Amino acid sequence: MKIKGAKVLICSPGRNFVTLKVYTDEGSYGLGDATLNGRELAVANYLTDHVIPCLIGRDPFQTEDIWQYLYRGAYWRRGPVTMSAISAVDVALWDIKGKALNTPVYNLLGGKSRQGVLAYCHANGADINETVDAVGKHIEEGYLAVRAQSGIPGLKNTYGVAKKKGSYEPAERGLPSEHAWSSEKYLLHVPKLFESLRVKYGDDVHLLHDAHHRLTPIQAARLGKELESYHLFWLEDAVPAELQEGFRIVRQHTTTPIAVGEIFNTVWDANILISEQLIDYLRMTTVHGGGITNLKKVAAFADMYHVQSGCHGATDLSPVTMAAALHLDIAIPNFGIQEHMPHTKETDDVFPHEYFFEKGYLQPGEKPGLGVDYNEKLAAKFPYQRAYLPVNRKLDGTLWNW
Ligand code: EZ4
Ligand code: CO
Repeated sequence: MKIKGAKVLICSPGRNFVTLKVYTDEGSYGLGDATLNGRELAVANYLTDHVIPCLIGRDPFQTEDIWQYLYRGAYWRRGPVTMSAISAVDVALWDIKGKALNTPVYNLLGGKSRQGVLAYCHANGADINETVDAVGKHIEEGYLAVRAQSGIPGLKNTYGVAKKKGSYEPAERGLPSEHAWSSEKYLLHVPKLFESLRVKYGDDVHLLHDAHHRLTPIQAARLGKELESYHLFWLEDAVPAELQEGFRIVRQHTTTPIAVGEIFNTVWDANILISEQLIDYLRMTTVHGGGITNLKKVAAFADMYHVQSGCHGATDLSPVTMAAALHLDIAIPNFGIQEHMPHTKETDDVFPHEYFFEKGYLQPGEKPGLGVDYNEKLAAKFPYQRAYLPVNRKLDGTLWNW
């Protein structure tokens, strides 16, 4: 079998997605997600101009060699644009391989290690009462794990909380908006939210929280410590992680489990975090983490240090990434939890898929390959629209996303 061609498909059914479709000389094809929120076209061009021409004529079963060819062969390694492009190729090739061998991708990764993939969803509200209600709704839907975010008194907008009622989407169309931030106000508020949640829902439901890289290590340590009696499943992205050593401070002070890594691209973003056991969950997923080939290796490394997976699963990761993550999640020994932020109906219609949610767990489905398709005709009705994540500033105007 040979790769005959590939094309980049861009659509915006509510938000932007970049998808790679790789064709073989035997008439089959595979799909890979190449979406990099707010920088979508850079990856699209990287693929079209620099990667696709190098793929033609290669054996699509050679997932390892093609990964190395694109990573080491390019000379310029790492970085979100490069790694998203490599991921898209890699995931598309695993899809082709599964279809050719007539088996779901999870069987190529070791087979099922569990009955289902524990999933957590997002609950958010303008204040504590609204968030408490939102958590209750998700528990009623069957979720066993819920991430809770609430607006902060004194701050106009809070990332992770919808501006208007209805479904929340992190990227906003047009140029980036700006949010004002106060770590002081935030730190006073979050423990009150989790106290209310435990009082209302008891101890069984898993509760999670995402700080979106807004804190310093000592602030994160304080938050982790104050949240200890509410026993969170994890505290996510408390601190930006370019300085991996910074997590030593967090770890020294709190037993709240720590998750980080949704923006990581390679194992070199997490080698200290993992080998020093500074984190409990690694958030890397296929689309930004080098595809299934790389994630499987990173997961094996993490397993040696008691670090479990917690794949990113926000709406800017397309259904192709969700499927790839689920095949991996169900197979690896050190799976922890999977983020699940359901896509809009328009997105689900463009990407018909086999995976589904039932009674707290996601299932990858039994279709050969990834079990996701792409409706090109429908996608053409939703052309690309520029959109960005908001920019965060302290109350005095200092840029503060770290
Ligand atoms: O900010 O996916 O855990 N989920 C998140 C997301 C991310 C977006 C960034 O593209 O933090 O909302
Ligand atoms: Co996050």
